[in-house]
Amino acid sequence: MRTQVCIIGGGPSGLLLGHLLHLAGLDTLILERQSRAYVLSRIRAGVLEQGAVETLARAGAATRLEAQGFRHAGIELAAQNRSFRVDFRDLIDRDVVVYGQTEVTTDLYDARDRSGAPVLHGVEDVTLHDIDTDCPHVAFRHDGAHRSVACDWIVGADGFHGPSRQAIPRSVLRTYERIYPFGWLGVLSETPPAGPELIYANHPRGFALCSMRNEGLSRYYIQTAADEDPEAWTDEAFWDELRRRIPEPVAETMQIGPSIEKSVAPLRSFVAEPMRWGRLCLVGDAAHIVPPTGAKGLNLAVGDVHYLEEALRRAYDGDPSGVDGYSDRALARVWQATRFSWWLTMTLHRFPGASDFDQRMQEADLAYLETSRTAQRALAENYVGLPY
Ligand code: RFL
Ligand code: PHB
Repeated sequence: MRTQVCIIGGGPSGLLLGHLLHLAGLDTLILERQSRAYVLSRIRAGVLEQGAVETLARAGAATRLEAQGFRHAGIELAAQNRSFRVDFRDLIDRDVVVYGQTEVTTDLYDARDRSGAPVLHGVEDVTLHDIDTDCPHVAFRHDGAHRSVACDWIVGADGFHGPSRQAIPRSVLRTYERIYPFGWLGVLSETPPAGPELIYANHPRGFALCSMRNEGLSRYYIQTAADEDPEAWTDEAFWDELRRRIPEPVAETMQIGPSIEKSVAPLRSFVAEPMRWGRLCLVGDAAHIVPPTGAKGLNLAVGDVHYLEEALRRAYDGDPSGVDGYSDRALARVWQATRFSWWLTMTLHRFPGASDFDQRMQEADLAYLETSRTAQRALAENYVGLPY
């Protein structure tokens, strides 16, 4: 087998890059370990930056997003029994779109189907070879048979646990990591959202977030231990805990119902450098993880794809400088989002063992945010997404 660009991973990064390259006239093959149904059943991100929406539109995969996504012009922050709104539109004249990752991935699979370009599902034992030569190849098992695909470029879009990043020699790869001492317990429920916009709450019992997918589907999170068993939480216990942590008027009026999904995600910051080595380029979670507090994970992945698609297109036009500069260009934006996600996580969560001084610093940070338009502008600028 031969293709121009072999993409490992059929999550949002791999699918979006594959489709943009297909539109640019390049031959791509996507290798995905899971079934399509499994990929589409994962409940993850919910907020898209304007830049991500534009990139999806460029791929012709934003028709449903534009019709069904919800534009949000701000968020609500709650702390110390008070809450205030950060009004993105007023502060910087931009907003975000609430549209679930599940829907984004569905739209990208539909676009890929229409293009006729291949995705192989259920591939096993993917290994990367000769990355530091001009003739790399990827070996794998599919339908019980050993296969190999020769290509010009390999793209590692295989998430945090995939094999691509591990293929970069240890002497070259540098990683940076912070593990936070808690996780998020998330619940999806077929109930109307608690409020018109997202509510982020810092409470003595821990962080809470009220989010949504559409008029009839809500997504909620509470800070728990990182190794919390989601099954140990009855729906009743979850709703009780959530309502204790969010502003009273919202807690009293929100509708609750049975959960249709419940899971715990650990919180971590992670960056791998470089994002390109030889003929291998990493995109999305394969190269970096942010805690979900800033809603940046999926958006960063789309940013990487934006840079890499342009770089590969130029490489095929005879200009290698884009690929040479890909890692530095992508990492500059990644570090900014890493800083923002870390800062918002530090500001909104309760840390086990925090001193009274730490607590006062957090309160001062939030008070400054409540009263300073300059501080709010900085939050708004980062939340809606820094420019590409
Ligand atoms: P993905 O979505 O992990 O997709 C990687 C794909 O690669 C496949 N794969 C392999 N394929 C072939 N061979 C192998 N050996 C393979 N190993 C793995 C996987 O099956 C998968 O299909 O990475 P991608 O495309 O870079 O997209 C990134 C986003 O998914 C991610 O940043 C966000 O979902 C992060 N994230 C969240 N981001 C937000 O902005 N808001 C959120 O609320 C939010 N919640 C989450 C999240 C990530 C989570 N993870 C990774 C556990 C909640 C969770 C639970
Ligand atoms: C979500 O809706 O899943 C969501 C929204 C905002 C975040 C994290 C998760 O910061």
